[in-house]
Amino acid sequence: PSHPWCYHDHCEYTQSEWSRLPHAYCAGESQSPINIAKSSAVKEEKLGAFHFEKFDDKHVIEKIINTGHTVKCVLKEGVEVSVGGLGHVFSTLQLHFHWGAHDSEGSEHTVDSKRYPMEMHIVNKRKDLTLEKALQTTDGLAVLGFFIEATSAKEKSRSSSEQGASSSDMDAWKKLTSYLSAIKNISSEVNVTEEISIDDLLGSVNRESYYRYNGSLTTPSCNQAVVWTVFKESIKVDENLMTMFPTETGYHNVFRTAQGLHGRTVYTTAAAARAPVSIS
Ligand code: 1SD
Ligand code: ZN
Repeated sequence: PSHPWCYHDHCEYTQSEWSRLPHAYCAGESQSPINIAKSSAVKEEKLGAFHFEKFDDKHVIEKIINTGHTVKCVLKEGVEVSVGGLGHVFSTLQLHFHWGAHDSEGSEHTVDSKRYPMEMHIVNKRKDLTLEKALQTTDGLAVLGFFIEATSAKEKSRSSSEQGASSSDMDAWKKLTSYLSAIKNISSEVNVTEEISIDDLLGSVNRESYYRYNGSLTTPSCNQAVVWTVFKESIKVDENLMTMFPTETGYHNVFRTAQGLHGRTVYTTAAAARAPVSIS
């Protein structure tokens, strides 16, 4: 359905009007994103580790599309995730981004009201359901959210001198953003030939420390079908690469603002066990 929705006021259905769109759930009580208040998050022991299938596949990104609302990477079939704390296997469909015109804003989720410059979403659908069914089921989709921040000068000099894992993460982002100039027009797409894996994009970010809550798609039709995982540690990317994401009309701050919790609980993985104190 191609209803003209947008984030800001250059279309009929701007953010505050999304709930007027036909067949949309944007005014529901389990909407996303939310602000995560650290002190209200409830520790849940059952939030275990994830298992990722083909996240190391170097040819996993088939193409990159300018959708008019985001930059979306379409993934090939066979990429899967067993989501920590959930009993189902999910097929990974795509990943995309939310960002701002300035590095003071851009992420959809906020933590203690801190908004990061970008957020990457890896969208997964329960393998046992069709997309249509999944969109009508409270745990039909699982979206993994990763905050993205600028690499500090210190980390930059370390990665260039060490040639460690972080320098290959930088390469992956360099390769990905190199395609953005080819999809400047809405609906344009480009085939990806460079070797970029999802693991390369995630780099060394801790994948076992996260928040969990039940919410929605953050875009119309806002279906309340998403089990959200928001990872605590951010991915670090060179700020010059981050500024390559479009910021012209339509792409000026492509994030939805915080929605009401309406009594929902945000869960958090238990803090990592402390290293034993050594007595000498
Ligand atoms: O914004 C995306 C939207 O583009 C679409 O991919 C949808 C899944 O079909 O997911 C939302 S979001 O909730 O992941 N932001
Ligand atoms: Zn998203």
